[in-house]
Amino acid sequence: MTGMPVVWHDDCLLHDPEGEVWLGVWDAGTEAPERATVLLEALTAAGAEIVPATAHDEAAILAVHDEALVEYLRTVWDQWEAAGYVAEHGRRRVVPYVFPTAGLLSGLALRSPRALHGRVGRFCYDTMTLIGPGTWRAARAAADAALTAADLVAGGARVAYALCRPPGHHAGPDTHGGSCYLNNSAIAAQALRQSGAERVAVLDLDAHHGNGTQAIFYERGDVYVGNLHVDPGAGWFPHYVGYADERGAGAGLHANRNLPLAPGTGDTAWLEAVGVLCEDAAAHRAEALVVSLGLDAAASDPESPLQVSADGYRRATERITTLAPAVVVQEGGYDLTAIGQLVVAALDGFARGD
Ligand code: SP5
Ligand code: ZN
Repeated sequence: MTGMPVVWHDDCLLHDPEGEVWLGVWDAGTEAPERATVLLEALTAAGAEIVPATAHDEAAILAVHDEALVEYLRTVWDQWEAAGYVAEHGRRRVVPYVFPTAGLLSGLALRSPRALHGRVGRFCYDTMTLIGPGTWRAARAAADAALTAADLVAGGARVAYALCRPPGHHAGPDTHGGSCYLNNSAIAAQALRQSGAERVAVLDLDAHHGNGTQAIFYERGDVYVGNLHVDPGAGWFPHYVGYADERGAGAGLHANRNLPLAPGTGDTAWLEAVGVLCEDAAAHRAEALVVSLGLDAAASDPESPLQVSADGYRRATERITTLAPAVVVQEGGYDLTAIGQLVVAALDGFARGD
């Protein structure tokens, strides 16, 4: 993979959630800045070409996200600090505690509560996606990395990898969660559409279902979204979404595919599922791809029970690259002792198939 473009922005390190609240208890968390430095070091050692992310207009983000979410993410930390949640109440990070679920609203219109600590549950759907002083700049830098990689592919590169952190595929049109804030993969897919690809396919290899990407494109026929992930019904995040019968709607009917896998699934069945998504992308006549590259399907990962090997990742990407040019977007992957070799194996597959 010598010479593979790896797009990176130092601001991606500014987001430090300092943990997550899981089942009411503050845990150390796994989506830490060290993930990015480990990936960057491994890729540099493997001979990648590090390309600085360039600033892109916010219009590219507003093409997939509601203005209200973007405005919230940009401003919430300053409001939180100014309102005294840190100094007076000891709340070091933004964490919601009341969520406007359908049951709570009982059919009433969604309001925008005056109290900030009430309003934060409108945008964040879990307690694991904390916001701190550097979160917005990091999320914005990750989106710029994805957009820069999309520029490279639109300009003729066969593959470009965006080292995005924080990850993005759980962020929907007007929600964030699952350690995600802005949907870097969806932003890249939309940018590819706007730079001339008539049909795009997003192939999501992260161990968790990319519910945000699915939601963004669910009613669109021009962007196919395929996901393989540990079965949410078997007990894994995002629990409520990611089932096989979610096939898209309206113009997007049949342009969405979910392949939930049993806990313990290893290379053979995982690669068969990759093959199904590749057949879909070919049938969709995708002119460009976005690969949501989560490395958390690996056997040693602390956040998923899948058992995929580095060679499995290499074989998956070797197959995928035969389809069309690809923007590869970093998603999850939490075993700091494994993700370096995993990302190199995955990008090596792209280089080999090329
Ligand atoms: C981008 C991505 O991979 N997001 C994953 C979000 C799922 N996080 C779920 C965390 C659940 C709590 N972790 C418990 C770990 C026990 N080993
Ligand atoms: Zn994941």
